[in-house]
Order: sequence, then structure tokens, then C-alpha cells
Amino acid sequence: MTFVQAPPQLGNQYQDDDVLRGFLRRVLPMATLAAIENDLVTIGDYAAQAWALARQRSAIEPTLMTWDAWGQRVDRIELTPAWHDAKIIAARHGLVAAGHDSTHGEHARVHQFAMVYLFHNASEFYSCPLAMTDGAATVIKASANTYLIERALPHYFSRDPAQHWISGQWMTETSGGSDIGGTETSAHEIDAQWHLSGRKWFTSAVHANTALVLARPAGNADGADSLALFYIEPRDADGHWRGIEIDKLKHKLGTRELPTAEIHLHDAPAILVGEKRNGVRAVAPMLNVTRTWNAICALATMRRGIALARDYAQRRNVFGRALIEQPLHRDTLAGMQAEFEACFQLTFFLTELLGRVQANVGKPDEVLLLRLLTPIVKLWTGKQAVTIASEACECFGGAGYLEDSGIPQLLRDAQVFSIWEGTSNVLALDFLRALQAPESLRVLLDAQQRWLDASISDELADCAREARNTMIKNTDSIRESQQGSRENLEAGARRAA
Ligand code: MFK
Ligand code: FAD
Repeated sequence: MTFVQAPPQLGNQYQDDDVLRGFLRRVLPMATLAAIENDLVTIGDYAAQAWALARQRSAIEPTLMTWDAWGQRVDRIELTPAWHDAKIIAARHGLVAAGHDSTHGEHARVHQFAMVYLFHNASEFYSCPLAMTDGAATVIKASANTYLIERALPHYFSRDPAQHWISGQWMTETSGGSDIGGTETSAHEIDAQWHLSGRKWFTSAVHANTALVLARPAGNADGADSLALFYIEPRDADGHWRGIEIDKLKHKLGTRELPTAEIHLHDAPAILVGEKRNGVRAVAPMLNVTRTWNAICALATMRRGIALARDYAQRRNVFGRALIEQPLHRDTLAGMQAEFEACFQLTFFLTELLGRVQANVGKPDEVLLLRLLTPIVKLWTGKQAVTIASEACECFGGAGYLEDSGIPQLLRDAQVFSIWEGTSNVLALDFLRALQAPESLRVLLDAQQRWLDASISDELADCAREARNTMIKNTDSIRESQQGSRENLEAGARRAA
């Protein structure tokens, strides 16, 4: 009989993940781990089942129906089955709420992001609107806008799928996504009611219940400083769009189950979140939260590629033995695992910091370290996700290039992590922006010294010492460039980051 290769399989993605479990045992009190472990096992199981289910069906994407049979403009978006399942799991397990819940104190973010890490791949990027919802909640909390706090937060944090709201983030226009200074969407106030008009060029999860939108109040000057941040509810209680038309759903390399639209706003009713200007400063907390989600989901992509490749290596025979027995393949997998674990420890360290700062137990140095590391971690994990996803495809040989094996999707999806929420260059420049704070270089070097002191073996200490020496060399050149021209400083930003 002709040989037929068994495909890779996934077990419970929490129980099978020694790195995650080891980390949680190290950083969480035993009682906290015991309290959250059921969530993790359930989502770990959902992850395994979603992989198996996706292999049994053809690829499916959301669709836009612009007009109904009677000539009415409806702009109806049909979502995919994976998104319907993900919505329920996300609400029930509080994937947004857990990050803001005080039950586990400073560990709230570790709890939340451990769930997000397990959830992301199965959800087919339902993680994207959840990230934006978390970001919107963070912005609204910080705004002290009591109307929005009372109206939106209970929905963002609801664990009832019927009550849970998600948010979009409408910033990018045709004039630019990195540089939003050319934003043309305008805001007019008539009888104490704001209305927005213009065109937004990328709006992910466009059907979300709410969105935070950058727009320029009439009469404000040109440039980014004069933009203001608005909150909108794009549809009314009957689901009709309020002054919004969906022009089209974008045809994308990856993230295909995520409906990303081009839209026009025609006097869409809106609420001013804070002041009538400085909208970029107001939205910055959202960017930092979504960048952390991005890093976690990039990490999840790496872990998924490695989990599949390791399973397959037990099933595939080459040159007379299992692939896993081939020393060079084992070395390849070990290299991927090492890169992944480095990203894992750095990213989850960031979630610890975020939890401490948010719970007001973070020291001033930790506040600075959080600000400095967020762009670096987003940048680094975005790049490593592509590298590891590409290597993972290769681990399957030709099958890794076939769409219906499910493997190429990892690589297609991975490419987004370094583009949205700030490209690598924008993040490197953001790192330089953060470095302008007094004491920032010292804080980075102190953190590095602590990692060196904590090294548990000579090999690790050697690595940490080498990294520290590189960093000292880099910081010296940053110091020199800070005194030199801005051009040189920017040109070296990626290397510095
Ligand atoms: C599955 C994973 C989930 C991920 C979800 C993804 C879904 C969403 C997809 C999207 O892509 S949404 C759109 C995301 N867009 C961006 O990320 C924009 C990228 N561009 C930047 O980040 C630019 O750096 C920026 C627009 C912020 C530059 O704007 P400006 O006005 O030229 O910046 P400026 O003047 O330096 O900063 C204005 C203020 O904001 C300053 O504060 P002050 O007014 O108090 O001086 C800055 O310090 C502050 N600021 C800027 N970035 C900050 C920040 N503060 C804290 N953290 C930051 N990151
Ligand atoms: P540009 O800003 O034109 O960048 C082009 C190149 O220029 C990049 O390589 C960049 O690194 C580089 N560059 C820019 N500035 C500098 C500089 N100063 N120095 C050096 N290099 C620089 N946006 C939203 O607002 N809401 C959404 O929901 C949303 N969803 C998205 C979904 C997907 C799938 C994708 C791909 C994008 C989405 N975006 C969304 C848009 C995304 O945030 C932007 O595409 C991104 O910020 C880059 O902006 P841009 O496309 O205008 O590219």
C-alpha cells in the first residue's frame, strides 16, 4: 500500500507548554495559579480543537454585502464560524476584563496575557479587536471622561457574550499610517454634538460596537498636534450604520478572517474623549497596550510553528529514522526553540511590568523600563515571528508550502506583526523618543545587570555579559549621537533598538 504521511497534531496547548507553565510557576503565587489554571486548560483545549476543526473545512473569509435585494444600502458583514466561537470564549474567560481586574492584583496582566497567548491562533485574529478594546478601555480610564467610563467600560469588561463590546481604532488614512499629521477627517460641533466626516483607509474589525477615531476639529491648525480623539458607536441599536459607508473589505496577505475595511464617514455622530487637540498623546496608551498584545500574539505564532514542527518530526521518517532523530534537524528545532524562549521571557517580563505599573506597585524605574521596552519587544517579536514561521514552513518540506496543510497561514499571518501598530522603524524611533527621558539609559543598564546577576549557569552569564557589553557599546554610541545630529541618531535607531 502507498505510504500516506500522518499530519501534525496538537494536544492541549496549555498542558503541552513547559515554557509557559514554568514561567507561571515562577512568577505567580500558588493560590493565583490554582485560581486561573482552569481557564488555561480550557483555552488550551479550545486551541487544539480549533486547529483540528480548521483542517476539516475549506478556508473561509468574511464577506461584505453592500446592497440588499431591494436596493437598500446595508453594508452587512458576514463573519466566519471561527469568529463566532472566539467571541463567546473571549467574553466568558474575560480576555479583556482580566487585564483590568484587581482580583489578582499586580498579576492581572500575566493572567490575561497567558490566556491571550493560548487563544490567539485559534481565534483567527479575533485577538485584534480584543487588543483594540483593551487599548480603548485604557484610554477611556485615563481620560476621566465619566460619561464614557460609565457607558463603555461595563461592556468592554463584560463576561456575558451578549453584553460584551469590542472596539476599533481608526487612525490610518491614505496620507499615512506612521505619520498621521496629514489626517483629513474633520470634526464639526453642532448644538453640542460632534460629527465626523472623512475617509479611513484601514479599519480592522470594522463591525465593532465602538471605535476611537482621530479627527481634526474645524478651525484647528494643520499637523498632528491639532488632532483630537473621538469615541463613536458606528451602528444604532437596530444595527444600521450611523453616517458610515463601508467601501470595501481589503484583500490581504494574511489575517484573512479579520474584516479590515476602507470606509467613509459622513457626519457620523461622535463624542470628544478629552481635549480638542493632542489626540496623539491621548491615544498613546492604546498604542502601548495593543503593541503588547501584538508581541504576545507574535509569540503565540512562534510557539504554534514550533509545536507543529516538533510533532511532525516524530511522525516523519527520513533516511531510515524519525526526523527528530536526525541531529541536524534536532539542532534546527533547538535553535528555533531558543529564539522563541528568549522572546517569551522578554515579552512576559513586559506583562509583569505592565501589571505592576497598572496596580500602582511599580517603582519609578519600572515605569521607565516599561515605556522603553514596549517598542523594543513589539519590534523584536514581530521580526522573529516571521523568521520562525518561515523556518517552521521549511520543517514540513513541500507540505509546508501547501495552503491546505494550514502551515503557510502561519507565515502569511506573521508578516502583519511588524507592520501594523507601528512598523519596525516607527518603533525604533519611538524607542529613541522614550530614551529622551532622564535616567532612561541607566534604567536599561541596571535591568541588564540584574539579568546578569540572576544567570543560573556560566553559559547564561557569558551570554548576558556579552549582551551587556554590546548594550554599553550601543548606549555609548547613542550618547554620542544624542550630542550629534538628529539625522545620525535616526539612521542608527534600528541598531540601537
Ligand atoms: C493580534 C495583535 C493585536 C494588535 C492589534 C492591531 C490592530 C490595529 C491595527 C493598527 O495598525 S491601528 C493603527 C496603529 N497606528 C500606529 O501605531 C501609528 C504609528 N505611528 C506612530 O506611532 C507615530 O510615532 C506617532 C503617530 C505616535 C507620531 O505622532 P506625532 O504626533 O508625530 O508624535 P509626537 O509629536 O512625537 O508625539 C505626540 C505625543 O504623544 C508626545 O507627547 P507630548 O505631547 O506630551 O510631548 C509623545 O511623547 C506621545 N507619544 C507618542 N508615542 C507614544 C507617546 N507616549 C507614550 N507612548 C508612546 N508610544
Ligand atoms: P507608511 O507609514 O507609509 O510606511 C512606509 C514605510 O516607511 C515603512 O517601511 C515605514 O517603516 C517607513 N517609515 C515611515 N516613517 C518613517 C520614518 N520617520 N523613518 C524611517 N522610516 C519610516 N490602521 C488603523 O488605524 N486601524 C486599523 O484597524 C488598522 N488595521 C490594519 C490591518 C492590517 C492588516 C494592516 C496591514 C494595517 C492596518 N492598519 C490599521 C494600518 C497600519 O497601522 C499602517 O499600515 C501602518 O501604521 C503603516 O502605515 P502606512 O501603511 O501608511 O505606511
